[in-house]
Amino acid sequence: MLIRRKKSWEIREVLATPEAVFLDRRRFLAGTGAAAGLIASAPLRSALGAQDGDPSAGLYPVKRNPAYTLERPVTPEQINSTYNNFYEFGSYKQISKAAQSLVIRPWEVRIDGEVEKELTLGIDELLARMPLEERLYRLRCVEAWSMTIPWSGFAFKALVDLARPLSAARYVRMETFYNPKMARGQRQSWYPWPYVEGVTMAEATNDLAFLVTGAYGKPAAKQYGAPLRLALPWKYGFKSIKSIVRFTFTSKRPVNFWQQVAGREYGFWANVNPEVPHPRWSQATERVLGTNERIPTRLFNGYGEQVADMYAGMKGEKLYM
Ligand SMILES: Nc1nc2c(c(=O)[nH]1)N[C@H]1C(S)=C(S)[C@@H](COP(=O)(O)O)O[C@H]1N2
Ligand SMILES: [Mo]
Repeated sequence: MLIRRKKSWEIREVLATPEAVFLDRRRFLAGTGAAAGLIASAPLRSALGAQDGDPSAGLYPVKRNPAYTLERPVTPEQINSTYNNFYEFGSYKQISKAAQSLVIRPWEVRIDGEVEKELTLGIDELLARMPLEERLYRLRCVEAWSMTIPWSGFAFKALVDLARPLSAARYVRMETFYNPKMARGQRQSWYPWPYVEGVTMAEATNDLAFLVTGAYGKPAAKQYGAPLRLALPWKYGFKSIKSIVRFTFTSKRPVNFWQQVAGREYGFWANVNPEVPHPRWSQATERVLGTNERIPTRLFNGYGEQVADMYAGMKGEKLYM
């Protein structure tokens, strides 16, 4: 699947890092003399961005990692940015407007639990320390729709290395912000806020596990889970927790948000498998957003080569819900 072959559809990938962004920036730099080396100064960075003053705007676009490309066109940004699951802002797809009330600076990320030294750092400090790159990933929601997204971010493994976990750490538990004043969905008190997710250490350090900070060659839009969100393309979308504020390394398997809401329908592993239906619908096919296509779903969402080994011999685990 990740074998590189040039095909006619590849031209559409330019949506990922729009050439216009590069060109505009170069023109801007030429016009201000910034090309002479001022590029790293903070005020200039935000001036470059046109991303509502997001201080990280100057970091994008980042270089695409050619190991992560796909034989499917990128979902248009217009479609992706207006069809989202982000229950903190409402339990329906059209939350993009409401999500603009998410305040993403200051944003602190806490790393704690079974680590050599617990630590809290600001998102911009984290961004400065992590090796940013762009990857094209599929996203397959448990609701049987899918997209292809040009994410920017860094390998989860880089954060694990920063955290220096102890041998007692077997899982990473992640938590979204909790602020019902800011996020109106969190006033729906029957949900077990904050949103929680978890992965094993093997999953967190798998090459495919990616922490997202940007999309479409820019800082991530708020509705995607800015400023820090997970992408686990071989699992159903609900594992890809948004707007993370905390990583806890732990010996105990976390119980995630959807397990707490409906444990009969959603589990810890949530690996994509067309042959294991959801209790209320089939997972055999998926609707490709932005097209009229319905295509067959693939085991591990097509990423089996990179991830299947992690689950070999796990008898008795519900790996596909
Ligand atoms: N905090 C939080 N993270 C979340 C969700 C959510 O409601 N809250 N929804 C999940 C689900 S079900 C999916 S399919 C993806 C959707 O990501 P997208 O809106 O960027 O496509 O985010 C996941 N992460
Ligand atoms: Mo989802």
